[in-house]
Amino acid sequence: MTDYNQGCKITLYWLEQSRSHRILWLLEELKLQYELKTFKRRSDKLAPAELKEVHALGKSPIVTVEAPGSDKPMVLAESGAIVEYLCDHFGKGNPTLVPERYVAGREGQVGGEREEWMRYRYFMHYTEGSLMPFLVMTLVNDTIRNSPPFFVRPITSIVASQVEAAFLTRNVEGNLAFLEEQLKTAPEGGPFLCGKDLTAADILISFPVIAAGGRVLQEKKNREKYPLLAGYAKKLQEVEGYKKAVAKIEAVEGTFSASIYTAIMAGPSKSLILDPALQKYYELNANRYKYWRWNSRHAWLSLIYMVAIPGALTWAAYKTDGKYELRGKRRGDTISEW
Ligand SMILES: N[C@@H](CCC(=O)N[C@@H](CS)C(=O)NCC(=O)O)C(=O)O
Repeated sequence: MTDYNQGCKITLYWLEQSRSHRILWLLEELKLQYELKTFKRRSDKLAPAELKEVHALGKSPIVTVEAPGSDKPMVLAESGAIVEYLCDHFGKGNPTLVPERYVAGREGQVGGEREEWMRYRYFMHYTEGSLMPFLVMTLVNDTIRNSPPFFVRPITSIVASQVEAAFLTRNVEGNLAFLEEQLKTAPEGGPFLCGKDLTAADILISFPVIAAGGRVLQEKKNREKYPLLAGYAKKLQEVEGYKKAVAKIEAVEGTFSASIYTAIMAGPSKSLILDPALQKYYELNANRYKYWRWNSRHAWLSLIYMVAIPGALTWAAYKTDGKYELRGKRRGDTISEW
């Protein structure tokens, strides 16, 4: 049997509902032997402190590689860097995960790269550099909208809706439309982003597409708007290696979830995991201002709240002005005096 590990001991520090799942998938695709250390998020959704003992930032994924003869393990962090390092050294287990770089005869030349490889390099950086920040910001914004006590929520809802309208929606939609177009123009007609073969870039982008995009793509209208992206998300989950990675977690942890509300965000808000009915209610409230129109009901309500009630209070104040001597109990007053 081929030792794809080349004698190295590989350990993956996997955190539940996190980006680290794609590294588990990659290890499966590369046919590597590895030790899996699983961690649960704390009640505040942050990673447990043990991860800081492995890498200073304490985020997941982290991979350690103990090469034969070396005295201390190498610590790899940052998903894209981990993927590239593992493919560089252990790529033999699945050579098509990294597309061929040059067009034959143009090796080493500027512009000699194949489109498959150019896309591969691009998506390796795009995923964490461009796509993930907007998805994380969307979740932070949702937290701002939904977490505060109910009496402040109307204000935070308005702020969150403004951020969404001015900045987030157009960027998230821009990225989804971009991915749809990239799939449409994929070399050899896809079905993957860099062409007919699954690459490590697809594995890297699988987390935002499945976990975060899944939330958007659950809506029928979005599936109709981004049919290729919806199909791509489904296709990724049907790949044998992905299924194996899920099965591995199910065997160790009992269940596996790539759900959006707890997937990306780490933070103190418990309301990230909302009852769907409440979530719908908050969204309805937050968007109320967009649909507000003058009609007879609103005219009556405005008349009551803006004219009738202030008018009645002013009239009552005017009529009773000076009529009662209202004062609080002062020090020295007896109860009967007061
Ligand atoms: N860009 C980094 C992000 C790492 C990251 O933020 N991981 C999250 C999980 S998705 C985490 O560890 N969160 C726990 C925490 O912040 O304490 C990567 O791709 O590796």
